[in-house]
Amino acid sequence: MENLTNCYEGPQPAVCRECLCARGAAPGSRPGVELFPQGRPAAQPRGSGGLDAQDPAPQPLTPSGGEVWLLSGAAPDHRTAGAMPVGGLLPLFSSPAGGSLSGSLGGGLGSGGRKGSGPAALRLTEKFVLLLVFSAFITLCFGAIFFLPDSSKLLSGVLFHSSPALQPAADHKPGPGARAEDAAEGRARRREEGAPGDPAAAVEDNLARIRENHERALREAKETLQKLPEEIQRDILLEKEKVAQDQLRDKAPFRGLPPVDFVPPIGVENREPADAAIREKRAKIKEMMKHAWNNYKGYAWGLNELKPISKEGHSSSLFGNIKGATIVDALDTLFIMEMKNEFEEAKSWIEENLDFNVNAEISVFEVNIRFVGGLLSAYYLSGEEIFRKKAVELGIKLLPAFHTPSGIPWALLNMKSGIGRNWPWASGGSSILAEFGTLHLEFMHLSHLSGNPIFAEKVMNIRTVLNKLEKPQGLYPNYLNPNSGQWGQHHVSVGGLGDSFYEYLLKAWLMSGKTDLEAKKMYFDAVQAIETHLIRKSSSGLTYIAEWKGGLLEHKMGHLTCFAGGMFALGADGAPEGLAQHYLELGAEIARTCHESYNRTFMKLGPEAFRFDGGVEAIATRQNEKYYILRPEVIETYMYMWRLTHDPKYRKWAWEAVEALESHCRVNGGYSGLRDVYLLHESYDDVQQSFFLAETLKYLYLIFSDDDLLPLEHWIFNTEAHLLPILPTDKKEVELKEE
Ligand code: DMJ
Repeated sequence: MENLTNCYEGPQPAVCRECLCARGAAPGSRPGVELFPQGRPAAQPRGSGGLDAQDPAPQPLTPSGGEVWLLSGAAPDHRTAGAMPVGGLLPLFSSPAGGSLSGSLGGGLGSGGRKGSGPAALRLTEKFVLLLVFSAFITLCFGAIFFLPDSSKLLSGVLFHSSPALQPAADHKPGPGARAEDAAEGRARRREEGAPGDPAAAVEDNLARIRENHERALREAKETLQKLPEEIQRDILLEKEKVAQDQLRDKAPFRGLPPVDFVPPIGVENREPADAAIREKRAKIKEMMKHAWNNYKGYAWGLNELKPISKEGHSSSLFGNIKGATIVDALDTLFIMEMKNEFEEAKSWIEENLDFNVNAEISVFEVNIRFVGGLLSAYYLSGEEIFRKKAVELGIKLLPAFHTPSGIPWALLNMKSGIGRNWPWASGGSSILAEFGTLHLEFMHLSHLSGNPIFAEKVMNIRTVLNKLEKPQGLYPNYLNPNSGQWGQHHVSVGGLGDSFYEYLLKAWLMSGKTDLEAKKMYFDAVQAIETHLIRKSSSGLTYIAEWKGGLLEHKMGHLTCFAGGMFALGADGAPEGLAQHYLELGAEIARTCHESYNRTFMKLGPEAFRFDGGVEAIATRQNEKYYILRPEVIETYMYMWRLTHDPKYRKWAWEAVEALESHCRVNGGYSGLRDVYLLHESYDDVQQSFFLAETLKYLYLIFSDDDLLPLEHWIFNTEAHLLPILPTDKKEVELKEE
């Protein structure tokens, strides 16, 4: 409707407003006010429509200027009075010879007409006959206008050139809609066949369009009327049916798991490091694992986590009332540390007690990374069927989270009812990027182990949705509304709310045997945008990753963000040409900054978030950012940097962390987080997080092991440090993709 801009905005009949404004009336013109009350001005420029006596050829009915001309003469009062000025019809009757009919009729029939050479020569009878013919024609036109059902469409279709933008949208529905499409096709064909500018074809074309418009309008009106109330009811039923079918489809294939050939894991035999000092350090880390495990077993067995000060169980709402988070999270660490008895105890507990039929709401993300990831990892290391069975069973329970209009899953899911919702604080009911973007690795493996593509389909659809969306500055906002499939607030973070989404893009590519080129592209495009818009250097030269809020930077980096050092280094190998060294160095710089955040505290353990503003660098300035909850991210980055560079400083820094953990977090009853790492005395938070066993201790153990324990070429760590092997690839498919 762009033609209406600047048009008279006062009250007016719709048709008139549409015609006058949309079809070429001057800006500010009013309905009913003739543009050219005396007929068309003689000085109308050529090409702007209409004819004058010098026009060498008859004009078709379509030029826009001609449209205005006629309407201007056909102001409402004239029509009702039945005295349309002939000048108003001039374009219809202009003659090739240059003498218009108005001209031949003389000035008496239209003062706006050009004067012809022989009006006086006509006799009265001739005049009368002409008048008769003329009025017959007028009657015909009026008949056409007023007896066709939709005169407004006629006016806009025949007398005025229709702008495609103002046409009703094409009907995409099957059935009656096809008629309009057929007709349109026919018209196009005719247009192609006929000579360009053929007036007869143009008239036919316009009439056909009017008919179609009319039919379509009728059909639409009918459909709308008929929709109430049965159609609406039927729509609801159809929608319900679709959800029920989805649910059935999700469940149907899992009556039994297909047999899978277990592939013996690569790089799990545990050779002692040759260097005695390293051996000792590694043994110390294993001892830490024993301390954490034994206390959990002693005081909180079967519950989710341990309260090491209170010496009792700790339950987090993240797991609803699913139990045993520490057991499942610790499985693979127990396995690689060769704590065989403990692994067997854990397995027995899982066989007998791990139950997902709970009537409670869980975090889809947390349950996926810890439980699904932990079970998958345990299966791939041990080949024990119980882990595969439990992983797939849990995967099925998570599927209803994807029943949203966009397929972007809910953050929270009631395991019994299958009803999902989002965190109430998340930007207008949005799902969180780091949550729905951190399902890919586990779900690809669930499809692999269950033989059912549904899991893979669900996560691939997330990609499809993301790829369709416009990204502000190439960045991925942390919030996406699952109903609309549109971004929520434009906040971007490589730490909390965003972090593992980027991690999973890179690892999806690696886990696919480097065949998932879409993931690779998404990863490197995202990293490029992150470098441009989020990565900054402090005045003393520390590289940090800030947070982005609608274009403004918050110069703060979270402990969670520190994982990115390892990610950049891990991705370096596949970086666009010439950038491999750059990404390795970027990883090293982030590792250094995060080490500084540890080094600048009293406890030598890093705060939850640290800032680069107000005169500080890598220091937490807000009380609620000074805690440390046994998180792994800094040590995770040391692990990748050690493996990829063998720079001894990473072992040195890792050992500093071990000492700090032993000095400040170790208590009689296990390991506790700290409320403030800048204090001289420990203030415990009294929680031994399950990820301390799954991640922090595992990464430490690997730093002090040889590289052939879990080689990076064969294993991918999920975001909870659970091990997933690189998926076997179909060679043919790879070749095709490469081509
Ligand atoms: C872990 O559960 C995972 O590493 C997750 O990706 C982020 N938060 C914790 C550890 O800090």
